[in-house]
Amino acid sequence: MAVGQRSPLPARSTILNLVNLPASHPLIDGRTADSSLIRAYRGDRPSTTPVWFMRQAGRSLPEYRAIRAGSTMLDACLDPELSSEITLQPVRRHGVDAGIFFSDIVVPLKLAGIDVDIVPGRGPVLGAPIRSAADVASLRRLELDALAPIAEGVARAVAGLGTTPLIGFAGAPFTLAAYLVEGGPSKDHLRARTLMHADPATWDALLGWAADVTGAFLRAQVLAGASAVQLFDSWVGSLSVSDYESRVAPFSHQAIAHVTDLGIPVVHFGVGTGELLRSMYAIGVDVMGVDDRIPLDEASRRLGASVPLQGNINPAMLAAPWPVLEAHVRDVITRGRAATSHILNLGHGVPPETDPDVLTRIVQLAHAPSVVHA
Ligand code: 1CP
Repeated sequence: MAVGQRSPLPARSTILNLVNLPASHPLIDGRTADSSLIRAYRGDRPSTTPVWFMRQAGRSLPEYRAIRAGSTMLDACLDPELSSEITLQPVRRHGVDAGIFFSDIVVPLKLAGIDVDIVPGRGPVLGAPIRSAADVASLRRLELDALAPIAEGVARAVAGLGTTPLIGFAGAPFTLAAYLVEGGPSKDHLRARTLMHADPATWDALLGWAADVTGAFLRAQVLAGASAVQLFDSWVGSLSVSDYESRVAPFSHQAIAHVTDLGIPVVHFGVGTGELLRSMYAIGVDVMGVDDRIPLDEASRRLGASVPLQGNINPAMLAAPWPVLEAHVRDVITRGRAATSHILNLGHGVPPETDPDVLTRIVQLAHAPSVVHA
């Protein structure tokens, strides 16, 4: 093959095999199968561009700040009444085309017995980092019973959402390991990146454990009614393609293998992943989330036009004057037409200081008949 020429990526089936979902699941009973989100995730172009925002629930919403007063983040995640209500808040307010279950990537780690807390203003912090073979050997399985508050929160959210699909999510093994090995948020995830080479056996054991824990978290959300899932490998952009493919991708594949038999669309997202898009798609997902560092038409060129894309409004633009932001959103929608289908989103999460009315305005723009749809 000539230099620069790329081998085609394996085609994914757009026909969903939903035989293993319960009859009452919203994809089976008619509530969400024809929604614009699910159609776009399958590669169709619905009449309006579906839109939702990563971190749409959270501190940008006054109703979130009010309902969260007096509870810790993890307590809120494990209280089905709170997690379902917080999931519904941005859907009611903005009219987005999907809810994303309010939880956190470290919730399944907590449910598996890891001493982790979410510290306000900082993020997930562990009582003790997991770094040695002995640390990894002491990790416990995630028991199905422990996922009951997640299943109940999802079921309540799905009941409240009606015909709007719920997206379930989980952290990918590398991003989870970035917290487990470092013991908390870090800038460059250096200890984790060292461990994968310094002690590959411990690394493989840790990522294998994380894949099964996070896979079980995904499966519980889908069986309780989520119509799609997103695997967040937020920090994977710090890796080379060869480290990703040899030391990380097999475990991300192992994580999503927990839901493959359920036939729901799977989205894969990370930050700074322009060089990794093809390898991240090749683990066997349906849709690629793209951050704001590369334009969607370029992402589509790298992946092939048959891959549905999600993204990629620059979160920094949310605080710019509306005409500047509007021109940017229109540009994102135009570039998204390079792909077979496009789900409008941000290139990363909603910054907490965002004016929520700006998000509502973006939804109205995406749904407006004046926006050209292919
Ligand atoms: O009290 C609070 O409000 C704490 C802030 C907060 C919130 C609202 C955290 C702490 N997590 C969440 C919810 C959350 N986390 C969602 C909610 C659903 C929605 O989108 O509306 C989701 C999808 C996540 C996933 C998550 N947590 C990721 C992947 C997505 C991403 O942003 O890259 C990551 C990396 C985390 C870790 C985490 N949890 C919280 C923070 C501040 C962080 C990042 C810390 C760091 O910088 O390393």
